Amino acid sequence: MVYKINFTAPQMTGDDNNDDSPARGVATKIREKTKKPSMYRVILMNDDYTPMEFVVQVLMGIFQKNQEEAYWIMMSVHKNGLGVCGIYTFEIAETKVAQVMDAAKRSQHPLQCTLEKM
Ligand code: TYC
Repeated sequence: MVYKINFTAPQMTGDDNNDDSPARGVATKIREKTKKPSMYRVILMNDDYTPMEFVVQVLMGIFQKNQEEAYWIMMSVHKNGLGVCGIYTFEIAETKVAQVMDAAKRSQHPLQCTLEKM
């Protein structure tokens, strides 16, 4: 993929650049490679107190899982201590973590959620 970055600058006039001032005009830089954004895993942690039903609701409401997917992710976290609930770009992952932590705090559950760079 090739894309151009255009820097617009003041218009050139005929004798605009015949002194010691820096050259002006339009600089076009061509970049041969596009950079893919880094991806982040959103990790849910197990604890002994958060109700299973609350975790299922979080997975459905914040991570758009259906009831069956949400149940199995919750059970996997319950058994293994932690689990991945989704993979996103940084801003989305950060927002999901904040939404989980906010929902847990409001409901006074100790549920913890973090993100991990891939
Ligand atoms: N271990 C909790 C219980 O037995 C359920 C639970 C599952 C809590 C997943 C957190 O991320 C979690 N009530």
